[in-house]
Amino acid sequence: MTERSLVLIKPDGVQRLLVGRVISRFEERGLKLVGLKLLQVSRELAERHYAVHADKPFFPGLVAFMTSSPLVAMAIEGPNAIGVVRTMVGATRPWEAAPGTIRGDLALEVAQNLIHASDGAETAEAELALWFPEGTLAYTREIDRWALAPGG
Ligand code: D4T
Repeated sequence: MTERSLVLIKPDGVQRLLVGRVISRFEERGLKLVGLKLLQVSRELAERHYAVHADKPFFPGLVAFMTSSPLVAMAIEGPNAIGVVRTMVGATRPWEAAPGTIRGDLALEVAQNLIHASDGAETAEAELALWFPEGTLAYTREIDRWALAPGG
């Protein structure tokens, strides 16, 4: 089933010059970028995005981190994209993330774990609406035509 996921390359990824490498991983996997922007996040947006963690002790630091410098927001589409992207991202605590995952290869600290990805269909829909209120794009790539071909 074709799905869309919200992916954030957090401020540490921008500061560490890892934006291109992270985007490349998704492109190389065959996933399609349907939204992409660099933005300075407001406190309100960060708090809404992480509202589920509002009571956690790490919440104030998390909001401060997410608003500390620009981040990259992406909408990524593909077959089973939500689960595929989560698997590519790896465990929340980077020291538990498997080598070969983005966090397992490029991160070490939970407070700067480089990347966010939607964890389910409902959260993906809500997060895409939050981060891309202007909407995302629909377009066809040459490889999409192959996937649509008989037997594809
Ligand atoms: P995100 O939401 O950023 O993709 O991370 P995960 O989905 O993998 O993990 P999460 O929601 O449990 O954590 C949200 C965010 O909080 C930071 N965090 C988390 C932290 O600073 N200290 C902590 O102890 C935990 C558990 C990192 C990710």
